[in-house]
Amino acid sequence: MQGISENIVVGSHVWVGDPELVWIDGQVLSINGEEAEIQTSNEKKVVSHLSKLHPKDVDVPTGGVDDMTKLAYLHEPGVLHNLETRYMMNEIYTYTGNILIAINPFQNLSHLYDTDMMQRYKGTRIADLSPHVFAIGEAAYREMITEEKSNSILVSGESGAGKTETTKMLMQYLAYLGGNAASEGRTVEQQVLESNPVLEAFGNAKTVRNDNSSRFGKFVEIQFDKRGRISGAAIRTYLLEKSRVCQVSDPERNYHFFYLLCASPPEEKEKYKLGDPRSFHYLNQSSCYDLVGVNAAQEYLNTKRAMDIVGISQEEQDAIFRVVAGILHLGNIKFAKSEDTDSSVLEDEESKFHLQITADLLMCDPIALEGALLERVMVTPEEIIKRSLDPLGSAVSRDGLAKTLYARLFDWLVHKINNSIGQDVNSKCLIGILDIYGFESFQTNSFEQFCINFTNEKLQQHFNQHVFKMEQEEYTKEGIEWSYLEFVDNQDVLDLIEKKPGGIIALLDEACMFPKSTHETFAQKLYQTFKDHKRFMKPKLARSDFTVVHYAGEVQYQSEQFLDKNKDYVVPEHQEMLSASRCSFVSGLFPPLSEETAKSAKFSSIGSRFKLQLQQLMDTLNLTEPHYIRCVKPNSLLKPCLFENSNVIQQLRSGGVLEAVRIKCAGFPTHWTFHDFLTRLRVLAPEVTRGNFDEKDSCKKILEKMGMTSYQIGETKIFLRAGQMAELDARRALLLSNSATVIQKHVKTH
Ligand code: AD9
Ligand code: MG
Repeated sequence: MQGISENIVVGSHVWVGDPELVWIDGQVLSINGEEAEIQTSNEKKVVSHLSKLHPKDVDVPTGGVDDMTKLAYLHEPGVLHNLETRYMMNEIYTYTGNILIAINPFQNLSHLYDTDMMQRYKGTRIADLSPHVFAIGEAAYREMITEEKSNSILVSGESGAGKTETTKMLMQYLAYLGGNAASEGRTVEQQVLESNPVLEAFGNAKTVRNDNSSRFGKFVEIQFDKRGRISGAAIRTYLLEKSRVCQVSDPERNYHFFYLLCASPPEEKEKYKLGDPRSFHYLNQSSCYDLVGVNAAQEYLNTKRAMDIVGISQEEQDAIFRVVAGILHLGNIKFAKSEDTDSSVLEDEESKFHLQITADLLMCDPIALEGALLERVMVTPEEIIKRSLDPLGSAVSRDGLAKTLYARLFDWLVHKINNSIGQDVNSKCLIGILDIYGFESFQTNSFEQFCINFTNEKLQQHFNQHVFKMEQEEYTKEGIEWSYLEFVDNQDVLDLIEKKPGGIIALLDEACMFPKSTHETFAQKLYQTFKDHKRFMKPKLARSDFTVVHYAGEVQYQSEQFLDKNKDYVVPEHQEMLSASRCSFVSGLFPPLSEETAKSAKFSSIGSRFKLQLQQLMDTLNLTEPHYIRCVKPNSLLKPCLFENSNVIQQLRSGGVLEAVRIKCAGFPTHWTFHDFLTRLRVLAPEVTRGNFDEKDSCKKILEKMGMTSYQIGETKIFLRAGQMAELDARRALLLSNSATVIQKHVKTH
């Protein structure tokens, strides 16, 4: 996306960089060598190097264009301005070729998603109606039916951008297309839809960025039968954030369901020994308890109803609620130093009380629970020793137990939903919908951000390859010859992270297996191994931080907790105590380990397992025809009608939208139908459209007359190189202003 400086003259309308707005439009007042002085539309005068300017298309329709590829000049300010223009008119959807950009309206636009709207999109081609998430659902469904090929829809964007909402609308639309309206009782599509509130209750929480933030990634595979009816579904989830169960800070909250259960009807509250959420340590570390606009008591009932629909029985629900309540009581157990040693004891009567309730709820032996919290068994070749933990060690053990319980409960839910919806093993066609965390770069970045950004690197590679392929297909269809220039591939970052042996994950696993490793030795190993790697940096002054140069920018990771967080480890005492629970649900969450696994205390790596899961996801996606939806968060205040340029541009960059634009620009970014081209540019050679004329031929004549080279003429469209349209426009503008002067002179002389 180079500035096309040679077409910029005094009087040209241009975009110039602005520290606050990123880009501002203006008009060139004067040019001095390579420098231009510009009068900006916010009444400032600025000087800029010509190469930093972009021409502004003054002929863009006032409402913007519904597809970026219709912009005469495809460049960053043009893209940004077009999105803003549309957003301000509540047009939240815009295409960039086949990619749908969805900007979060932060207001209820229910008319956009009602049955009438679904009806309108059903059976229409993508280009025939305004951009919409239903149009993407429609395209995926039609392609699946006609080509008998699986499709996928990949929804991405940063936290709060609208991925989950978009995913739900897609599922709603697919259920509308492929539903079994005539069938009685619970339908598959109903179960698929109701899986959302269940998973959201347990896997979503309020964060700084989003009141309903999904703390796990999700891939929903909807299976269809030969007649295009939904016949089954499978849900895969990725990396639930476990730490939230025992650690929350203002103004965030723990997982929604904890609060919902505390708002259940009195008899249930009594049964699970619950009360005010303020009385639980796992909830009262933050002072936020309620969500604006959400009635927890009502939401509790809704969740229960959704659980009924997805096939979770009353007994199972009771057990789930006991586990959730058990976790809250567990969190209230406090430890103190015993009087004579360093070992820990329960702090007070209240802690004893909560221990008893936890044991009751989990139906396990209170003495075994106390032992599991206060002591650790050490197995040496010679003997088995019981070692007392200190109060801090006990608290860590307690929190570890809470996290494991919750994570296993969540996995159970996913598994149960899958079982009860059922898989259609004969289905040849499916539509997969991916709702996964976008790129993250915070003040401090730990193992979670590392895994999330790794995911995004993978998806980015998939995305680039796809965009590239789509471009190529369009050229082939139009009979255009082109040899593609190279495009930036991120394989080198992926190698840095996942290569075996020698990548960061492999080195982390090695460090985890070696008892003497610390995060410092791990960091040293990274510095040594990757000192010449283009995508790796050791930050100055850092002792154990490392920086990865991701496709979306540099991220500095703090390695302190990488080793701990990579170890998937359940304390054997916890495992033993819970697998002996009298409640079959609880013991089922902790199936006894086989002799071998129990003995070989081999560590299991979260990073490696995640890498494998990701590879399986990519393998699935590679068998499908992908569609992309990029969700964008227009501002960080979560307010309607507020469009912050710098915020948006950052997301367009990291979401690969600008990369897609760049890929287009490397080929022939401007595709115009013969007709549109003539309408805009016939003034350049009015003679070619006199009398009877052939559109294609006339376009060619205009281009020849203007001395253009290296453009191509396809079957139905003209393909221009980057900058060529701007050049033609400049010639047109000159012609029009000359003729205006001629007319003026003409008028004057008369
Ligand atoms: V996170 O990574 O899970 O934290 P998401 O999933 O990208 O995030 P989500 O879909 O939860 O964001 O959207 C955030 C909020 O924006 C929603 O709770 C809605 O209040 C709002 N939203 C998003 N999309 C729409 C929409 N199309 N119409 C109206 C919307 N509101
Ligand atoms: Mg979400």
